[in-house]
Amino acid sequence: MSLGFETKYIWHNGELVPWNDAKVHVMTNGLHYGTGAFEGIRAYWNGSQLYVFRLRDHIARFMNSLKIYGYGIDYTPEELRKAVVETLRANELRTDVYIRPIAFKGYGPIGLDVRKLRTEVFIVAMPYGRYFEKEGISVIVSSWRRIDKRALPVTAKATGHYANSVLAKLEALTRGYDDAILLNDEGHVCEGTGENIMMVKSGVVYTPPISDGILDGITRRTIMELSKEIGVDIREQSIERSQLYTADELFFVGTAAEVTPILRVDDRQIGDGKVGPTAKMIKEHYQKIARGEVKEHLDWLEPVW
Ligand code: PY5
Repeated sequence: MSLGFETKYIWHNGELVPWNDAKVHVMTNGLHYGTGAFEGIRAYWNGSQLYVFRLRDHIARFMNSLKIYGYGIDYTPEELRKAVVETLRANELRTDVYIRPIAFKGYGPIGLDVRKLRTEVFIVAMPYGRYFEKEGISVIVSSWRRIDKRALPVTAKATGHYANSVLAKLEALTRGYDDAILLNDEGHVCEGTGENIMMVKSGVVYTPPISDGILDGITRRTIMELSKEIGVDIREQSIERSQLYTADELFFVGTAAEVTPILRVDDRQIGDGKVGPTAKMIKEHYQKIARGEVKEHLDWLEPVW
């Protein structure tokens, strides 16, 4: 099977195996019940160095996701960080890369008692460009609500949670839009299907608080941390659906999406319908940091070569 993104090796339970051998049996528990967790990490190539962006934080969240579910894993954070770098080196990657560590409950009987099942761990690394083809996107507010934190621990980046995201994404795509924004049970704005959201109004950037039931995104955290450096005032505050329509700017933030301006919501133009100055400024600064051009943030980058 070849779709164009394949590399030579995938890391599986401590070993590098050929891409085509990174397989599981149909009786893998995680396939049936969504009993797993994953990460999405980017590595940026600047012409001479490949930098993994905030590897330590991504691996920490990965461990926490598994801990929340009580799954257990045979590797330490340090071993996993080393495994990520090893996978990038083995594949001789000298380009922008997406890294997908995934852990899930393995081969076993049909029931839900996962206690005796092995937690399988894979790390895939592949060349990767843009998540959204367009510079700015058009979205809907989904008719599906974001899974409630009383039903599932949404701060875990668990595989099973993405059934909710796929429903919303398919709804948006089949109606001709690029993505969806999900509201929580109270009607507050949560996030996109695989991105956090930020809104600009009268010179202030607003983003929903973790307590509204969103994923604690590392890109979101990064932008909040770097905002002071570029003179941007960011506040965590609940956002109502109607506030989206009258925003000056809206944008998604995430590892895959990076900083993606939203130009239309539910067929309403946002601001002047073009990429706004705040999104542009944040995007440029984020890119500089990711490629190692900002000395103060080199500690966020893990060099591969
Ligand atoms: N919210 C959700 C539901 C996410 O899946 C993601 C990441 C984010 C927010 C942003 O988090 P972070 O900034 O830590 O990446 N989504 C994955 C990603 O790699 C892709 C899932 C399809 O961006």
